[in-house]
Amino acid sequence: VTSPSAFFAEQVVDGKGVLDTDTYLVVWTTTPWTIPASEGVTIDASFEYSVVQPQGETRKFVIAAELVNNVAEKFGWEDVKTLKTVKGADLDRVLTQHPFYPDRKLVVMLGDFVTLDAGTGLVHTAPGFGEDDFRVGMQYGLDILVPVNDQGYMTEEAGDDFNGVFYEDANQIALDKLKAANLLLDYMP
Ligand code: VAL
Repeated sequence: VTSPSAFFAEQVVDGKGVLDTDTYLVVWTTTPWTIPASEGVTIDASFEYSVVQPQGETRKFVIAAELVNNVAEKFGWEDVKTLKTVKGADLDRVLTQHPFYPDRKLVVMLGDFVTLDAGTGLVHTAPGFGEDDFRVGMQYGLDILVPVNDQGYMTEEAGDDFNGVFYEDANQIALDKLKAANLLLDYMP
């Protein structure tokens, strides 16, 4: 079984004195249709995270230090400069901008389920749709969003572009919206 894998950028809006707002977290998900339910990003307190800048990019990106080379190769990034490296614990409660909803900020949370086997060391977190996600969301006191009804159709809460769409078909909409916003960094079906 292969699951899709999407890498997208979330702009930092409050870097807690550690990150600037020209910096984007490189977030990984295998379920792009749950991005409308995204409430945060989970990282590991003990991992090192690097702020990097590839040649030709004005944005800076945060990726687990150990995965920078791997991810850069995947994205076709060249001449990647590492600007600084921080501990995951220092990024606790950093806030980012939700890629679709201007009014929604996402919180960086420390969890115990992030691995370095795949992805970026920063996991999209939708507490309404995953056990690990639910646990960490509860720890951080989030209200749990479930913008899908019992029949599997997205609800009004997901916004006009998703409302009434079957969840499987929402993957493509989510990817298209990320792409249009220049926030989609890589996608493998
Ligand atoms: N965290 C998972 C993912 O990114 C789900 C459960 C939302 O794919």
